[in-house]
Amino acid sequence: MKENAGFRDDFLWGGAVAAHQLEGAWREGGKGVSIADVMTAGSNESKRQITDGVQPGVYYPNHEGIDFYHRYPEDLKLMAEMGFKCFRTSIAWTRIFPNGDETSPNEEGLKFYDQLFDECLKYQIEPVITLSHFEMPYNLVTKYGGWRSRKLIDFFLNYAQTVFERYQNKVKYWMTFNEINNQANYYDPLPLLVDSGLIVQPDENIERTMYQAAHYELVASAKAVKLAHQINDDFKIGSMVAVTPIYPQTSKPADVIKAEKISQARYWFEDVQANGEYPWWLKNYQAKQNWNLDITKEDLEVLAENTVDYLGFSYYKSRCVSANPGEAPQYRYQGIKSFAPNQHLPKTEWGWEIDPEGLRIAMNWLADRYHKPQFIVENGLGAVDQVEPDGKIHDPYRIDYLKAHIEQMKLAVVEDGIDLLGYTPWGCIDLISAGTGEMSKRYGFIYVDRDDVGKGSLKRLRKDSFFWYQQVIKSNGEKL
Ligand code: P53
Repeated sequence: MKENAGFRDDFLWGGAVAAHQLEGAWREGGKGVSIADVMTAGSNESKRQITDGVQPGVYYPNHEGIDFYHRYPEDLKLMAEMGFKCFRTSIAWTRIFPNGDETSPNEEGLKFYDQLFDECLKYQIEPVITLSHFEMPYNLVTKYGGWRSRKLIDFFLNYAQTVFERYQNKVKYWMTFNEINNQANYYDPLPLLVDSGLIVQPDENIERTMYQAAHYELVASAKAVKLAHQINDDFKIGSMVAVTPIYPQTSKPADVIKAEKISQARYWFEDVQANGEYPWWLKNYQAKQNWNLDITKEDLEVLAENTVDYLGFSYYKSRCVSANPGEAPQYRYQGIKSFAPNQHLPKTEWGWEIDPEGLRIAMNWLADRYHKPQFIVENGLGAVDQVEPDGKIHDPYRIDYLKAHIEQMKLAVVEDGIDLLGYTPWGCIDLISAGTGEMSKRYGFIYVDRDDVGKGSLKRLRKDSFFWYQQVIKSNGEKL
């Protein structure tokens, strides 16, 4: 057997963003209102609010983003300078189908992505495209209740077919739904909205609604996989889950089983997308609730026959859980409320545990369960940056974070033999935070002059990490 010396020769080094977090131009080119357009700015202390439509006098940070819509040639030039082999972004569904339920697409929106992808290809940068990244048409929420409705499957497929056909010679790597598993935390209104367009109704059993909506999305995803392969045999179409390893806080069996149960509640989505079937525990759980979910025999066949080509995932942190005395091991995962502190790990300024080894653990765990190539499509550190008087930005903390994660990723590839297609750190250019709506939670190699209230010149500057990442790519991960 050939010895595995490092990353594959065609390893896809790059960076990741999402349309709504950087494009801005929310009303241009015939674009419709998306769910991101009705989300206010927030912070760690005060949550982003979802307003009833776009309200006058309210600041919506995504409306302008970092104005990538007009500045993408300059930005891609900088990414090319770093040596990017790929660039992950999403298509804003509302540029193609402004209301989501039209039968024919908006040509101006399609043209924008033609130009954007051409600009990538000019530098031999491979576009890696997410179809739905927290930005579905707001009209689908108000008119149909979001993914509560089975009708959304057809609307989504119409959109998917349009862009698969249009860009079949420009885009090879696709993903269906970004972080489809965030909604496992159905106690929080934000993941419900961004994943599924769900606004919680009074007296609604939102847990049931989440499972129903997620089912329709999974069926839509599987049908998109099928369609993609029919349109172009060379397409690679992946899933995208947020991977956060869940550790037991101690070796107490009650902690261990709680970690296992919470893990199941977060990752069953991948069981469906990669293995083609619902896990046993979930079939059993759903049956016991007497929910009467709309899951047909035909749906299950579609899921079984159309699994993804690769596992796209984000990795930022791990979490830790501890069982309360007398607590029955349960499926009711309550997001942040379920977690206990991990005394072994430092945290970011936004309270996310920094755990490079967790990435290797996650990769091994995914490999054991799903037997498919992996693609790390998000990873990174959100931090406050300081621009020096000479215009330099010294961000050794970001370099340390990424270096430590790449080292573990390399162990997973070289020592553990995992097939890894690429690595695209999140927010390669500073953009609007999805979780908080802030600009000051920065991930980029490229600094953007804009603040939390929307002030700034939007000028782009190279951080120290820009030059560091450039040599990482050049050496194919040898020089860290
Ligand atoms: P922000 C929660 C937990 C992990 C990843 O996140 C998450 C979220 C949602 O906030 O989102 C992903 O901007 C997502 C990106 C997002 C990025 O991680 O909250 O796919 O859209 O910006 C970082 O710091």
